[in-house]
Amino acid sequence: MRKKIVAGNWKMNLNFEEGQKLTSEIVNMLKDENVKDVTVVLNPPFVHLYPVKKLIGDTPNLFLGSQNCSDKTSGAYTGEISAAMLASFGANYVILGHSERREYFKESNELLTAKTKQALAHGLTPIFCCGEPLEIREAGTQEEYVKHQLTESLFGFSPEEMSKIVIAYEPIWAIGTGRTASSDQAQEMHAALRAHLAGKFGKDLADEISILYGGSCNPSNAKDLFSKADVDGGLIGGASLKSRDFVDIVKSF
Ligand code: 3PY
Repeated sequence: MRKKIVAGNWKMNLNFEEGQKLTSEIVNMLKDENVKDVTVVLNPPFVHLYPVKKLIGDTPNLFLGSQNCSDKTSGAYTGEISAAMLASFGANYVILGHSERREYFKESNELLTAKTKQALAHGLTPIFCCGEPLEIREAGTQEEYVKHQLTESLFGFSPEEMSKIVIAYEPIWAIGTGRTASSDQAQEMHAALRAHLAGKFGKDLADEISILYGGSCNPSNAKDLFSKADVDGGLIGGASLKSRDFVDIVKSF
């Protein structure tokens, strides 16, 4: 059985107090509403990580993730945060290769392999993002484009390493635009990516990998998206900043 995962990507939002309030509300709702069988991950900005971890405490199924990590182990890399540092206070996940990092910080497929290696070496689960821009979707070559991202970044890993990676498909044209891929478009891509993973790592392994959908996922479209056979959850942007909306998405399976 594949893991169902809902991960909130706070991006560069919320001050300390707001982050604390949001986390406390989510913790209380998940407990009071007895949400089960879904792995929930909060991915706040770096400065929130430790205080958010404290608030998460032993809340069942609730985990901490960061939005990035360095491709280096340690040393003179001013401003960088290593996977080892994240793991040292109990972070469990790390989002890698979000399209905003690929675009604004010029993260390449090759760099993302190095970051993924760091994450795996320190026991963090990478949430590896992939997705096509609008012009590629309009040209109808989206599957080749996204498969290529996976091939270049991930196909050098062993099956054991690959089995620890979560994929998040986020069409760039649906990020922060209010446009969502239809559930059929999401399913089509997720199935294609799973088949691509199966071609390299075998069907059994591909069937175990959670593939999340991201891109304007909200409480009104989550149920439809999550009902699809190959959509195993979501990476949630704006709606992860509102406790009620986020927990409603978690409850959409
Ligand atoms: C979005 O939903 O817009 C996201 O980018 C989630 O990562």
